[in-house]
Order: sequence, then C-alpha cells, then structure tokens
Amino acid sequence: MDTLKQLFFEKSNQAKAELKDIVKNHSELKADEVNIGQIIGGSRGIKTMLWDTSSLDATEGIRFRGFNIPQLRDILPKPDGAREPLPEGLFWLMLTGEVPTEEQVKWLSGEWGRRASVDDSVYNVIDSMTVDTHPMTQFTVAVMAMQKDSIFAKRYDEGFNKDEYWDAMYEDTMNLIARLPLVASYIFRRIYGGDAKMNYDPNKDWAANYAALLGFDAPDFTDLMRLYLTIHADHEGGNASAHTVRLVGSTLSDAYLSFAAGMNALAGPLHGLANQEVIKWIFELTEKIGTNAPTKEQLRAYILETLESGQVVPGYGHAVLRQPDPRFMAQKSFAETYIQNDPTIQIVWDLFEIVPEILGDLGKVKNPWPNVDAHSGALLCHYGFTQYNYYTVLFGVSRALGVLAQLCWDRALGLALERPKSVTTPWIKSLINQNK
Ligand code: CMX
Repeated sequence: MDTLKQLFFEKSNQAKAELKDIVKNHSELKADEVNIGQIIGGSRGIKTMLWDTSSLDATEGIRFRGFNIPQLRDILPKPDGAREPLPEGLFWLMLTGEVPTEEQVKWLSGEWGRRASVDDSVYNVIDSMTVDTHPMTQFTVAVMAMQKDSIFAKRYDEGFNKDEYWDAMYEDTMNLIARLPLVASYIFRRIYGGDAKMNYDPNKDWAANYAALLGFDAPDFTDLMRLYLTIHADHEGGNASAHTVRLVGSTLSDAYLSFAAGMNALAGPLHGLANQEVIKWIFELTEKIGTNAPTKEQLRAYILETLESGQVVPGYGHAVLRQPDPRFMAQKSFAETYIQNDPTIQIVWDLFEIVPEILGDLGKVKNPWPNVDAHSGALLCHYGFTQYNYYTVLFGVSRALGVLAQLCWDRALGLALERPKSVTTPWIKSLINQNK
C-alpha cells in the first residue's frame, strides 16, 4: 500500500471510530434550527452536512483543514524555483489532515504522472461532439466516458465488503485526478487549436503539466496555475458543485459519476461559470465604451445599466461570504507582485472600488464584495489565455481535489445516503396558521 493510502486509512479508521461514538452518544444534540425563509430560500446556512476537508467562515473566508490561503501559500511545498504551492500538497493535506513534506508531494506528483493515461475511446467520445459544444459539457462527457474504468463500480459489481469502499474510492480518485489535465487540455486544443495528442510529463508537477498541455508554459503562468488550482480546490460542502458530488456519491455512485454530476452544477452562471461571465462582461464593457481604460464614471454607468436590465454583476456577491473573498485577494496580490500595467487587471481593481457601493445601495444584496471569479479571467488574459468559454473547466479541474478527497472520506466513514425532507406549500401555510 502506498504511503498516502496507508496514512489516509489510519486517519480515517480512527475518525470512523470517533464518529461512531459521537453518533451513539450525541445523536439527539440539537445543532441547528430551520425557519421557513431558509426552506424557501435555498437552504441558506442550515447546518446539515459533515465535511472535513475545508470550512468557510462568512468574514474570514475559507480554511483548508484549519489553514487559510496566505498560510497555505507559505507552508505548502513548492518546487525548486517556484513561488506558489503545489496543489498536490493541498490534496495531501485535505486527505490526511497533515501538511506534507517536500518528498511526499514529489512522490504524489510522480504517482499522478504514473497514473496519467487516457485511452483512445475517451478521446473518440470527445471527438464525437461538435466543437461548438461548451467546454464544460465536453468536460463532463469526457469524465463520464472514463467511468468504464471505475474500480469502485467494478468491485461493487463483483460484490465487495463495505469496509473496503474507501480503498476503491481512493484508487478511482487518484486515477481521475491524474487524468484530468489530459482530457481537459485535449478539449482546449481541440476547440482552440494545438496538437491533437500530447503526453503527460511524469517529471513535472500536476499544474505544470496542465499548463504545458494547454500550451502556456511561461514560468509565471505555471506559478499562476499552481495558485489557481490550489485556491479553487474546495469551499466547504454546501456549495452547489460540492454538494452535488456528495449527494450523488451518497448513492454509492463512483467517483466519475459523482464528479461529473458536480461539474454540471459548476457549469451554472451563478456558480463556476461566473468566471467566464466576468471577463465576457468586461470585454463587452470595453467594446461598448470604446476604450480599455474606462473612467470610473463610465464603469459606474455600465454597472447601473447591467442592473437596470435585470442582470447580476458577475463576480460579486456570495451565498456565505460577507467580506472580499480571500481567493480574490490572493489573485490580486499575485497580480500586484508579478504584473505591471495591465489594463484589464486595472479594470478589475477599479470595479473593486466601485461595485460594492452600488450593490450596497440596492439594499438587498447581502454581500456586495467580489468573489473568486471577479479576478481570475483578467489574470489569465494577461498571459494570453483569452479563451474565456473554457475558464470554468480550469475551476473544475481544481475542484476535483477537494470534492474527491472528501468523497474518499465519505466512503471511509460510511456516511449515509442523503435524503433530506421536503415540505409542500400547504404544509407551510398550515404551519403559519398554527402560529398566528
Ligand atoms: N448583482 C446583482 N444583484 C445581486 C448580486 C450581484 N452580484 N448578488 C446578489 N444580488 C441580488 C440577488 O439576485 C437577490 O436579488 P432578488 O432578491 O431580486 O432575487 C438579492 O441580491 C439577494 O441575494 P443574496 O442573498 O445577496 O445572494 P444569494 O445568496 O441569493 O446569491 C450569488 C449568491 C453568488 C448567486 C449572487 O450574489 C450572484 O448572483 N452573484 C453574481 C454571480 C456570481 O458571481 N456567482 C459566483 C459565485 C461564486 C462561485 O460560486 O463561483
């Protein structure tokens, strides 16, 4: 058994015993109360999931196993000469709760390199879609096409002991993550041009491979990819993509089926697709105003026009956060450190000064601050990566790390099939009448 798998087994075995004890002795302890507004309003804030890989605080932002983003940028191993952490390190941390050593992440880079192979049948399935099929659709279809290789599904079909579910889920997770740069970059090259088939370089880390396979291998861009793939990896369990992976996985669907389902949630414009919407909106703005250096008054007028036409300002607002997203701030700090005088990045920063006040004045927006998607597109464009219809795929490749690490935990802990209770409108009306 490899070291990571062994460590995960030991940690999860211990956690399973603790959880059993908690369930036995404290099941009746009240954790939350639910009101009608929450039932109708998208279940906001109801504590109803166990999710250990990360936790989101409304004012402080995301913490991965207790570490915030500035801490992760500091403590996670970096390859020689690199300035940003390896996503491998974050995966290790999320799966085991331990910060890995340089040697351990090096091993993980090599292990994903060893597992990174995709057979032609998967590429053939991608090729069967027209190139104008949205990259996120091609991505989920490609993940589904790889499901034939699921070790979990195969062992389940043969009949296997539930105490071994964690083992098969770990194997599927490792294989799927290793393969994602290959299929995701194939989709990119197929749509936007580039060599048809390219090989994964086992001597490079996961993010460096993905960057190179996309055709962008400037050192600064590779560092950006390491940062990007780290900060988008997880955002606790309640967000739509993570929750979907959990829900589908709880039926004992394997890693491929569960992850593909989550990617369909990420592809919605109120969630991950917002990274595409933000840059599209900025490009439309510069085209309409006729300059790539608009004044703040021009920006203000454009924002008001967007709101008046009944649309949201993409990249702003959040269901949980009530402060500027630390993932936005991490990208801003990257740009401040490594990039000078980029007009699109300047627009992003000007919007940061203007949008919150306008949204705040509406009186209904609970969080007027930028989220992760407000900055990512401008950074990518700086390095020539302007194909914004593809951006959500980058988000999805990163999100695999968190949701699949947690899915391994779900099966190791033996978490139950999800089955919350729904109510009808007459039930709600009768509750209201009883309380008059
Ligand atoms: N622009 C305009 N109006 C906004 C807004 C924005 N950026 N954010 C919220 N509002 C509006 C809502 O549409 C809602 O209006 P109605 O009452 O008329 O329906 C009102 O303010 C209250 O919404 P909220 O409670 O503040 O926010 P929600 O939890 O309902 O929604 C989110 C959160 C992210 C969907 C919303 O802020 C939004 O639509 N933002 C723009 C899209 C976006 O950037 N999504 C990416 C989020 C991060 C991610 O998942 O990747």
